[in-house]
Amino acid sequence: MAFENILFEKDGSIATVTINRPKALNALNADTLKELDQVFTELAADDTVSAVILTGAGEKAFVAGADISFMKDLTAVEARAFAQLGQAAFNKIENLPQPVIAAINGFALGGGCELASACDIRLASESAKFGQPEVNLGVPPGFAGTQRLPRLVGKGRAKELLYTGDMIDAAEAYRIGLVNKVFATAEELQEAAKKMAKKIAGKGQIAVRVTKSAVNQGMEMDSARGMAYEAEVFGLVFSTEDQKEGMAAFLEKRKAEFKGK
Ligand code: CO8
Repeated sequence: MAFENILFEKDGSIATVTINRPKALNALNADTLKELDQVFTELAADDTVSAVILTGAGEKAFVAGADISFMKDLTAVEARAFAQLGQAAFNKIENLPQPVIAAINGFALGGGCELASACDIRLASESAKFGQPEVNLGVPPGFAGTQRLPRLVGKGRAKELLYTGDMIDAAEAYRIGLVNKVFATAEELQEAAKKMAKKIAGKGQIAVRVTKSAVNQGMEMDSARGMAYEAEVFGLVFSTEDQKEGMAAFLEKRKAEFKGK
């Protein structure tokens, strides 16, 4: 599929998806959300991809939110459908078998902060800014900001951001646990995202995938059921070549060569 609002690149086992509407600070309209849904559907079926980087085009923004011009005149029914479209696309990212690293290179506001929150790991440049300014527009978040943000930073901090619409800088986002690491420049950020993606791609891919699944599933279960799920996948992985190779390589004091089998 040819994309108009996103760029897609593949470098070995690393894929990069770039939201590409820099003139509108990469704001998300319905077409962009449909393309995101499509590219992540395709990535889920692509076993040659081990990790994905998600970023925004241009120097100013990761994603400055859902597209306000697009939303302005929606009816209630259309707005609900738009929220569901975004939620479905972001769920594909959260549930992608492979890890997704958000490289947040500027504004991550509203739908942009929600998009980053759906990724596995968030890296940011010092110039990144975060916020849920929906209340300034007279609406609540619609792409799961009321759900994922409290799970990431805790209910109190999430509610402060959600009720005030305040923007926070990368240092504060790091302090509250919204981002994992902050880098001085956009170039350093992109390099670090690639380095982390490559590091993950060098591990046993079945192990990485079941670990993602166990964390995601576990967050929705009580801890006893989460642990039971973990024990199941731990057992299953002992039927793979990667487990034999990983443990043999350790004992033979050599680097493991995983095949994802
Ligand atoms: N939607 C549409 N266009 C946008 C958006 C956006 N979210 N953000 C920026 N743009 C456009 C501007 O209109 C401007 O266009 P133009 O050049 O044609 O005038 C261009 O991008 C550049 O923006 P600015 O001139 O405003 O740049 P500044 O550097 O002065 O300001 C800001 C940057 C602070 C990021 C500012 O643009 C801003 O406040 N943007 C809006 C941020 C926002 O409110 N985001 C939340 C949107 S709501 C949302 O995401 C809800 C998600 C759930 C939806 C559920 C569906 C029902």
